[in-house]
Amino acid sequence: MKLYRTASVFVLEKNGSFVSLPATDWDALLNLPKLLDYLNSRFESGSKSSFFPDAAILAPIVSQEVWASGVTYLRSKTARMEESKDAGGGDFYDRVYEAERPELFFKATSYRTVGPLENIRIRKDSHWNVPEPELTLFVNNAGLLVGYTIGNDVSSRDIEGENPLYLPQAKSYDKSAALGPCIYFSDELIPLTSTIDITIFRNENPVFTGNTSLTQMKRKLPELVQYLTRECTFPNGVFLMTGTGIVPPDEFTMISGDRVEIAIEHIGKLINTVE
Ligand code: DO4
Ligand code: MG
Repeated sequence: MKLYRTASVFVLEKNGSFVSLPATDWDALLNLPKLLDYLNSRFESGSKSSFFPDAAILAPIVSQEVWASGVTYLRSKTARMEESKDAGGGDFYDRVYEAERPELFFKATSYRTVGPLENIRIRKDSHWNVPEPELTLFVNNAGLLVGYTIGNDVSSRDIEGENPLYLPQAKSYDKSAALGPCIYFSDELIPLTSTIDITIFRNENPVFTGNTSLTQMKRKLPELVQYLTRECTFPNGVFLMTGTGIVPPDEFTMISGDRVEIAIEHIGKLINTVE
C-alpha cells in the first residue's frame, strides 16, 4: 500500500488503483497504531479510480525529523576514504564500517526537505557535489519501522573530505534532502533483493547511471532503527536514510540544471532538479 500527500487530498495506491482521502492531520495519520490495517480498510471502502488526482505530490513529511546513516555500503566506505585521505580521515570510515555502532547523523528538518519535482540545492561554497540515493525508513512514534520512501542525501564531498568534523555542513543545508514520492507501507521488511537505480541527466542526456540493491548493505534495517531510537524519542515519527551504495566517479560533480532520478523497487521514482 502506497500513501501520497498532496495539499488537497491524501491518496492511497494499491495494484494500480487510487483512493483519495480528505487531507487531515498527516502527523497523526502516520502515527496511528495499526496504520496499515486502517489504510487497507479505507482503501476497500473508498471509491477507486485508475488515475491519480490532479494535484501536485508533496514531500511525505510535516513535523518529522530526517536522520541518516552513513558508510553502510562498501562503496560508500571506499569513496569517503578516498575523498578524505589528505585530511587523515580515511581511518575513521574504515573503523565505522566495521564497528558495532553505526554512523547516524541528523540530516534535515521538514523545511529543509523538498518533495517530488522540487529543486534540490548544492552549496555555493562547495565545488564537488553528489546525490546520494538512499532507501529511507519511516519509523513511527512507537519506534516501529512501518514504511519506506526514497531519499536523496545531497552531499558536498569536498567539505566532508576536508575534515570529518565538517560533516554537518556537508550534509545539512537548505534543500539538501529530498523525500518521496510516497510512503510504501508493508507488514514485512522490504525485500533485500530490492534494487536502487539512479540516473543524472544533463541537457536531457544521462551523464551518470548507477545501481545497487539492498543485499549490498552491511547493516540490517532493524539494527539502524534500534540505534536511532535508543536515546531519542520522536513524537511525530522520524525518517531515516539508510546510506548510499552508489557514488559517481571522483571526477563527477552535479551542476545547476541537472535532473536526478532515483528509483527504488516497490516504492517508485523520486525526481528532482538542481537549482
Ligand atoms: O560519513 C559520511 C556520510 C556517509 C553517507 O552519507 C552515506 O554513506 O550515505
Ligand atoms: Mg548518505
